[in-house]
Amino acid sequence: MTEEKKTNLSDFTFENIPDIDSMSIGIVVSEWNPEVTEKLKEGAVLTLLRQGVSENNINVEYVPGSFELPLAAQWMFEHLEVDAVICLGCVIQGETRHFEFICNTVAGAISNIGLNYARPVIFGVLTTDNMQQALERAGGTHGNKGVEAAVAAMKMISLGRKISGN
Ligand code: DLZ
Repeated sequence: MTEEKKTNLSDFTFENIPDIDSMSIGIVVSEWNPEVTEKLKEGAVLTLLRQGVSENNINVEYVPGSFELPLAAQWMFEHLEVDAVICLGCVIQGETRHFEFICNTVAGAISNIGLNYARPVIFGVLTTDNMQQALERAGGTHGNKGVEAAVAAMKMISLGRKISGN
């Protein structure tokens, strides 16, 4: 049997991202499935620090579940002057349609907040069939989506600065 190729995008290296230490980034973490979301958070924070983002410029807050991520992201933009917000959560398919409602609502709301504030909001919410799939993407065989979320945030801040000339 051929082994499934497990692709992940966690092995980024960064060059030529200017003024990275001045980036201010909010991270909102869902408390549901904490064995997964804590790993996502660790991946995101370590990646930001490793790239040179100042510890003082990383603001981590928790919400009860993924459904609450968008509002917390909005508050961060309104009150903390962050350049980007990373939303981290883990929604696991259950027996009811709760999964679909949460995933669709949260994805749409997060996207809208980014557009309304013209700042990057990163969708770091795992939506999986089971816990194993989630753990594989939170530091397992499929990498760590928290790392990728941090990469996306830095890239988008950098792109926004480039395009706006700031
Ligand atoms: C209620 C609920 C359920 C069933 N499953 C999850 C989940 O898998 N992942 C997650 O982040 N949150 C879940 N929640 C909680 C909701 O996101 C939300 O916190 C509550 O419905 C209260 O608004």
